[in-house]
Amino acid sequence: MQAFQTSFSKHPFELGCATSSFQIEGAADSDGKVPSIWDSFCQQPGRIKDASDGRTACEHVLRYREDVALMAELGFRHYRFSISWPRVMDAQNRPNAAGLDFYKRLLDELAQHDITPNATLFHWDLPDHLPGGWLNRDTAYRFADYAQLIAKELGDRLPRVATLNEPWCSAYLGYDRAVFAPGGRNRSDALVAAHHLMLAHGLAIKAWRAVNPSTSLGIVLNPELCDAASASPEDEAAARMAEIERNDCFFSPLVGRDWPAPLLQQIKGAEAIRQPGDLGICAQPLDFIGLNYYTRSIATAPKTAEDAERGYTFVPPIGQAYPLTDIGWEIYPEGLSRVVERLKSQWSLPPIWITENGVADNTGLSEGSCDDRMRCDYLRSHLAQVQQLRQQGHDIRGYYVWSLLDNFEWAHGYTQRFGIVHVDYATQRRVPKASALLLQSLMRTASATN
Ligand code: IFM
Repeated sequence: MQAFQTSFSKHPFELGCATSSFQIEGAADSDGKVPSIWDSFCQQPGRIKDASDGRTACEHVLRYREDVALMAELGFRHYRFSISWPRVMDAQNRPNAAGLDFYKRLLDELAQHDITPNATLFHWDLPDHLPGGWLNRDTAYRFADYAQLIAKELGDRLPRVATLNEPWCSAYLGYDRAVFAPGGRNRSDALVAAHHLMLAHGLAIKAWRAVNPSTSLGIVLNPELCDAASASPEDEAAARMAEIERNDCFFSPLVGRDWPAPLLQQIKGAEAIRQPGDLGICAQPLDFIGLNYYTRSIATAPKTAEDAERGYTFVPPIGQAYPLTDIGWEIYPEGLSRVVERLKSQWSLPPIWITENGVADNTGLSEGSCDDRMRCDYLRSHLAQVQQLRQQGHDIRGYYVWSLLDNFEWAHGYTQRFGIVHVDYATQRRVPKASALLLQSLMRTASATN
């Protein structure tokens, strides 16, 4: 790939980098921050692969100036980050001035370096003190209070804000698969959580717009491209069922449409949980949608009793036609185009930002530098797909690499490195990898040709 061309549409294209609060901030209980469900989950034996936690992470709260300077040096003009709800509100759900100050200082620093912030309100670090977490309808209303606080305190400095990041992960990994906090194992609970998350999204958009109607507001989803393992009707039906759970479950409420019947059958007490008027709240007009894409999945008819409830089983890629990343995900760049095309054929979408794309490539430092070739190839091939989609007229306005820094990769702890900047967790030294330099040169050429 030569230069990344930005001239296919009338809108300037954003090439940015992304992080999230729990994964990089550390400072787990400084300045009045209260515990999140991830702080508690990490304390439970066996939950995190390397028994680590987010207490220190990348020490971003201490080192944000250095991190912003590094972004600027690499040529980034756009930065997606998330705000930690438990840092900015206390256990009585009151504003925490010291926590809010951190984000004010971060925004000052970004402004000084001419980097535009792109904020997400919820990237999984739910305050631990909220009774029942996302199983409790009240959490959706507390989220709206939090959104309104951020709109009042920071809203005039945040041009673009997403409510939730990847609610499928919060709902299903958190309440059905026990892989994420809070570690639940109940199919119906996952749907209850999914409904409350989407209700929270709608209430937050309303609350934000009441304070600051000019902010561009949206949500970040991680739609799954689910291919059937074979052409058999059973595998085809399984692939569709997987997409219903992972995609329709979240896109339907955004357009005020009821869930497909198979989802409604899986939730117990649906009438009490999904109250009249809820769908109208979920379906607030959106200014943008963020899509996170990493890989595709391959589905067969369910192979276990547990999967029978879900209606599908995911299987490893057949024949290893495509290479796997260090975390074991297939590298399938065409999937990015296919998932965008598939979603657009199903739903009417607002302008799209690719809010995350990246790869676990655990290449270490050698003589002071990191030659992360897999990541370089991955980024080139996925950016080429974005370029092609834009050339075809798809309204894709930005691409954010995941992630700026190596960081806490949830249940994998620090065993998987997604950063374009290497972090030595013992010394906190940051070293840009070859992939960071690749993006730097693409951004330089793009700005020179525009
Ligand atoms: O690290 C995560 C991020 O928090 C959400 N999207 C996927 C990334 C890689 O797993």
